[in-house]
Amino acid sequence: MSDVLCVIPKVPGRAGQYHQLTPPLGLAWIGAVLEREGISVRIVDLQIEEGFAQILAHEKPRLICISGASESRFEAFCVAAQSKKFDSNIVVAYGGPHATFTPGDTLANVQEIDVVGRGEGEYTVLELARAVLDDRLDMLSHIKGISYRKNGHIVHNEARERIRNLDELPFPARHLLNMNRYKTKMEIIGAPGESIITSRGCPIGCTFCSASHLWGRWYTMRSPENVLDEIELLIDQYKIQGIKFFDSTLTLNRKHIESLCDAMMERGIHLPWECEVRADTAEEELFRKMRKAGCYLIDIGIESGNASVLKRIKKKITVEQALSTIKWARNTGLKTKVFLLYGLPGETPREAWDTVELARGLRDKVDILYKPSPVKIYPGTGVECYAREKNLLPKGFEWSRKFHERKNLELNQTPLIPLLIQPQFDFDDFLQFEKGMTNAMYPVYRISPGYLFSILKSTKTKDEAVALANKVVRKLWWTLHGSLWGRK
Ligand code: B12
Repeated sequence: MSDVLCVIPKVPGRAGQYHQLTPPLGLAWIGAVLEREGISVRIVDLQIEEGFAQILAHEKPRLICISGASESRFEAFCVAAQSKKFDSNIVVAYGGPHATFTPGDTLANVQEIDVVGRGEGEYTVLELARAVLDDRLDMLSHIKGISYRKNGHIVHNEARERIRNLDELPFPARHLLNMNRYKTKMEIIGAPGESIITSRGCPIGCTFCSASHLWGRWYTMRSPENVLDEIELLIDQYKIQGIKFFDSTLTLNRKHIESLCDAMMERGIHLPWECEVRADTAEEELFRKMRKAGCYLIDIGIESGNASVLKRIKKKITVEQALSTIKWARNTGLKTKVFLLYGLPGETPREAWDTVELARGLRDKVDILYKPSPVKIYPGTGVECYAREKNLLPKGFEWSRKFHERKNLELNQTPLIPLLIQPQFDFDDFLQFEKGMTNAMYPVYRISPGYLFSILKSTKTKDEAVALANKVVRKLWWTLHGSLWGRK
């Protein structure tokens, strides 16, 4: 039996992508705080576990905490419905990056959800659990950061202050997760790794991303000692051979990243690691230090090759900064992965073509280069505000109401999230653009499977070859899966 059941719903269409599944650190952090306070908790990740009905019957929880991003929202609602059907007295809470921005919509449309948690969840869930376990639901009005129904009205309590000192949190309770079911592989080298987060918040506020609003613009950081203690524990307990830093940008604060590198070297930790870098925080000297401390791959969100588009989306970087970042990475032996987007607010196909030109130029400079993907509308983003202002969301659209846009599958995109389709860059333009850019970016790939074989042959280690082969198979699987899904 467990007092609290924390649940990650399935992510539709991603079931076969076990390689991408990483432990849900948010719920693991919440679980750790509950455990520390003597509250029994179980975490169920329905992406890798089955039999929710049996789990409910076995655990008989009093409180259910569901997490997840927008893609899994309908699955989250099903979990809520199943829980209430099992026992209508269970209190069902929903939090995370989707719930935070849709409390009114969710509570109005999903009767099985009693409470929506907004933002950072550790202390919100702790207070909620205490109220539920003490049968004091009258205390809900005192819990900051929640929205709930009261006498038929939706009440939004005031926001919770951010956690100032992240070191006061216990490490995420990975022991509550079935860790060997997650195949967290390091990119390119394929070694088994584990994700870690060293900071929260983002002061930038790019219009396509909700992280700045989810966490607030205030950037909080764990101390290097605290992070290194967690890394040592992961090496001891889980035999990890690599680290994926999942911070929005690991290099945002120069002192933070430098002291992390110093601490890794001082403690003699020689593990390969990867992280996300903003182009305006890059410097050759910093990269040299990161490389020395084990970093082998940096991810860079460049998003657009057009200067005015970059300004419009408030990315606060220039194409020149991005190019220098890639140059410095190459000079210092770091591999690079680049993300690009198209269909950004106000963007024309002509402007988007600058991104394709940029990508073409990067083909032999960047190690992992995805083709630009169309912009999706996520709640809490500037893109969502823009779409609402310009009436670009489907008529009567509400996040909690059925939404399944089959057309998205033609672009290999999930049907559950609306794409940003604008009059000057509409869906037909997208189809044409995709065709044009595939021709422009992958001419050899398209005509010659032998080319793929030659890349495979050029890999240096068995792990590299296996990782690349995996990628090709996944790509083929997804293409096939997308078209099968589309035919249903
Ligand atoms: C690392 C990361 C990933 C990783 C792994 C994510 C994972 N295992 O959880 C990878 C690369 C796999 C990934 C994939 C995707 N991601 Co991502 N990701 C992130 C990132 C950078 C950090 C997430 C994280 O681990 N945070 C740290 C933990 C501690 O936070 P948390 O899980 O949110 O939990 C805290 C609170 O939300 C809250 N909370 C959580 N659950 C609950 C429950 C209750 C009841 C309560 C009260 C509170 C609560 O308390 C927790 C602790 O404080 C965020 C941006 C950001 N900085 O947050 C984007 C972000 C979450 N991702 C995002 C997206 C869009 C995606 C993708 C859909 C991208 C894509 N197109 O493929 C996929 C699919 C994700 C999925 N499974 O559905 C969006 C989500 C937007 C949305 N509304 O859905 C974000 C916000 C970035 C953005 N673009 O705006 N992602």
